[in-house]
Amino acid sequence: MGQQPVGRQRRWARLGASLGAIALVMALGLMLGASGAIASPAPPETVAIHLGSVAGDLRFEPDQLSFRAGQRYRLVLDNPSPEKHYFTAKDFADGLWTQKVQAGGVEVKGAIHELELKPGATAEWVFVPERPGTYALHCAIAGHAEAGMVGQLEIEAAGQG
Ligand SMILES: [Cu+2]
Repeated sequence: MGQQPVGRQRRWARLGASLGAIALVMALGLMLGASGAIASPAPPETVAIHLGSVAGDLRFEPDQLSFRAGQRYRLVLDNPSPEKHYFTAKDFADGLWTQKVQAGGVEVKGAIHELELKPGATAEWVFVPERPGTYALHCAIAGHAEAGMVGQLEIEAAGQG
């Protein structure tokens, strides 16, 4: 009999924690809704691309990437080479919705057209492709695209493949 109030208190504490979690989820939902996001409960699909190589090759590895419209992606870019490179794909970037770009402890929101990666740099670009098509990728450093630092980015229509 004397233990009943304690049990009741614990139940209330649990309920409070649950309500807090629900409030947090609702706040996140509102934030995403307000920014025009496609609410996707699934975690983003991770894709990696290297800009240049340790040996100094002027290429993207891989140089062909394929995405599905409507799916959320986390594109992890890194530059293992001794020189600076760019991930330049303006038309591709115009055909998607960027959630964020994260690099060096800084999170950038809003449209992105080009990413510059210094030697050893890493960046994460979280986006949802929207407009199907085949888009050109190149490095904007003088001479790099001419030397082969180009690639192809494909956005497939939702429901394909
Ligand atoms: Cu380059």
